[in-house]
Amino acid sequence: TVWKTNMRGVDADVGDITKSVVNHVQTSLARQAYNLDNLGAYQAAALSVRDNMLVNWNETQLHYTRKAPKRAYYLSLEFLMGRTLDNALLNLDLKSQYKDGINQLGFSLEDLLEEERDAALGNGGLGRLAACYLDSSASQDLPVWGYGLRYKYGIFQQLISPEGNQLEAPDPWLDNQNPWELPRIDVNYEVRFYGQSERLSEGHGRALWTGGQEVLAVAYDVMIPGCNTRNTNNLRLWESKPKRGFDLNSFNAGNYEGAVESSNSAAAITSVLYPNDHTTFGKELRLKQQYFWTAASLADIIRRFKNLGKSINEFPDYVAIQLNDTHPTLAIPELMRILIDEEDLDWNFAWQIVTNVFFFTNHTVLPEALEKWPVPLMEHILPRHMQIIYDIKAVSNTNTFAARIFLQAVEKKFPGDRERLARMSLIEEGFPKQVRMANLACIGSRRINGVAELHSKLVQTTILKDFVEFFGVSKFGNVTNGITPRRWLDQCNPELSKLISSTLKIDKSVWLKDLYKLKDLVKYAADKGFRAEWAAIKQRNKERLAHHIETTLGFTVNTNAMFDVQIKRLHEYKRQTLNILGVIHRYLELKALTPALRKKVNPKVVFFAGKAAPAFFKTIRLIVNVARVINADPETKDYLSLYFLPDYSVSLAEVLIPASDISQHISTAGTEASGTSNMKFCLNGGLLVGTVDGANIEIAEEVGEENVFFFGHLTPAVEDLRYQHMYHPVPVDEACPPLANVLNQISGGLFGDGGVYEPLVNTIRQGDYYLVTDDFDSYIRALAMVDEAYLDRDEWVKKSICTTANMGKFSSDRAIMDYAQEYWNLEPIPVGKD
Ligand code: 26Y
Repeated sequence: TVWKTNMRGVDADVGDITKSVVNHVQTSLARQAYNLDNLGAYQAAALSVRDNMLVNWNETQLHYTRKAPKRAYYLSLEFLMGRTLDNALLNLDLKSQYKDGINQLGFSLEDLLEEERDAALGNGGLGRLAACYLDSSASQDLPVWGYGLRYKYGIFQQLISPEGNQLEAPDPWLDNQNPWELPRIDVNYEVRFYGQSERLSEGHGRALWTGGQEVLAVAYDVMIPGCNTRNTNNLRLWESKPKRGFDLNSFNAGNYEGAVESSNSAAAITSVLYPNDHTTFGKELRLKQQYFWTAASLADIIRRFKNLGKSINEFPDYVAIQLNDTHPTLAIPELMRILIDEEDLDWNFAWQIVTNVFFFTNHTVLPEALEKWPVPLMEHILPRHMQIIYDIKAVSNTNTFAARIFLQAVEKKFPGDRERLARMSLIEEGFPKQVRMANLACIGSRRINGVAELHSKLVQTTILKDFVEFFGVSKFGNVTNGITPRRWLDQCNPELSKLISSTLKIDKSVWLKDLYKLKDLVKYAADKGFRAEWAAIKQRNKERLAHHIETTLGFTVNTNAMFDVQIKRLHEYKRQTLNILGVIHRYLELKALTPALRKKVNPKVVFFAGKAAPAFFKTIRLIVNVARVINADPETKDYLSLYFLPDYSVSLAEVLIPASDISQHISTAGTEASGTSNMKFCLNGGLLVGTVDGANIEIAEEVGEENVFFFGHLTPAVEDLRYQHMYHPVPVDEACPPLANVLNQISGGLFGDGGVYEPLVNTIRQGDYYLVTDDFDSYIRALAMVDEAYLDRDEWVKKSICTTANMGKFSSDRAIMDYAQEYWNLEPIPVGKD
């Protein structure tokens, strides 16, 4: 059943809903309604919701086609979507109707929501950001499509062995049919790999690329409903398939295995998401993923543009392409290839088009995350693109590049600055030579941005400094990240959402789309009754989390304690080690107290969750074993306990975040580009303990420094400290005795075989690149201030309210509008308003 639409999305009565769900049970699932399990009921409900979204989706796409506006495309190798059903029901404003309908069928909507598997096609921040931006684009009526890969396996499932090691299992998220995707078998493109590229003219003109392997890219569409609008955008994910079922020649020659092998190698391209963030490996399959995806996406974008009947000169007036980090940088030489080899454009003209279409966002300044591809690998897989990259290098160096750099160098009295040229080159010398993707993305894009004020400054003064001096600073900007308040407040914290609407006396559809409206909550911080309701909701969210842990892991969590949460990918720079060392320190202090004094201590529960790059390090093991010891210590367990929650996911975050009193964002200053979970916690009234890094800084600017617990050295000091460590090392025993004590306890075997942790402990004792020692004292002091502040619960709740109230800036609506206006030059195209 498809019903008539209105401005709020879709209108449906409960009777229609039950009919539609039962209909899907019988037809789409071919099952009987009377012996249906939760999974079946979920699938039928999802298909019924999908029908509603499809009406809007079709209308939106038709509207965009008719209006022919400029469109933006968000190219991201990761989209960490999480679950869809609840989000879709809320954005369509159909949740209460479906709740009733599902009830009438004898099921509970809450149970059905739990049946859905997360779409976990991303590692962490960068992938979740892409998902938030899609939600905001649709909600703001912006004609934006996402392009990504349909991985058969998303981010691995994390299991923790009894010893505390991370084990990785595949994530077969598509095993139960995915109701949210629409296969488009008819939308497909051929993508070539390997082969030969033959230049057809002198200089850097056309070439003919032939031979090699051809693989088919098939489109799967995922509908992205906006909030309180009919606009429903599209996320197009590509799946790789063999061009023919298998290689007929080998097959006929009796070489069955050979025939199947080539078809397997095509399917392998989109089989799995690479689980490393921040560390590159130069794997051939990853390069193939990147090209497969950019080639298919560009072919699709160009086909859509050509349907407008415009001349190719106008391409930048109709298309903006956002590169989510350097992962899609091959789109730059690929568009050059299409314009030169297929459209027969002159090289300079093609370059002018290219450099007006692309925009590039950098997400990290960590050197190990900067992508470089070996030239021999690139020549082998993408011979034509390697030629083009050399052409870009030659042209940019001889014509404009070198000339202007030379002039500037003269001005600066650095005549013949060869080092600068070497630094800026697209090719890094060495064995082998490597293509620097950030340099390519930078010179091939119209504008470049970082993801928080500090980070954007660091991009401009460190990794892309030479380019700022060359192009001028106006090519560089900042768009501070944001999060969607639909998922990260309304969906994950429905009680708080309701309290906000009833207090402000505005419908949530209004403040959810203009988050600055939360500001008016500040005046209720003085209202005792309001504070009590606010605190009671936090308490119930803590109980909800405790219940979740009890049912999934079997632990009983003390809900009278302060909840302290650190959830994010495990990485040395994020310093989960600093946190666990702090926990041990607290434990040792508790042990030293008399029972009478201990009773005065505010109980605290510390939660960790996060995945580590496979085979990476020992932090999880330490956390798990510290938990084993301290949770079992009868002297202290009422005052301090610790949990490592396995298999962190978007859905787990939705339960953890609303329950937190305090969360930790404690990266070494200058290393966390932005962070986005910091925003999620604060939006839900959790306070933040953190370093002066990334978006923490801007959060403090908005909510007031009195509401944030800052500690640690500042960015400018970090380099000096590292220098000192190198040339004037001070042993930990001298530099920080309390930390030395903690490390000695670990080595001494308090948490099991100390030898296991030697590598971990030694990173701190020697070198200490991430400055755990330098920041330890200040960290412990910050945590003591947290304890003290928590004692005055009234003040604490005021802080919590004022924090939420001042988070307006961090809506991803603001961020995406910034991109639309300052980068893409895009207008909203609301459906049904003209
Ligand atoms: C090249 C490959 C190894 C690679 C793959 C994934 C490199 C990096 C990544 C992911 C990076 C990432 O998630 N960065 C995070 O982006 C967030 C959104 O901008 C930021 O909030 C966060 O600080 C940053 O670490």
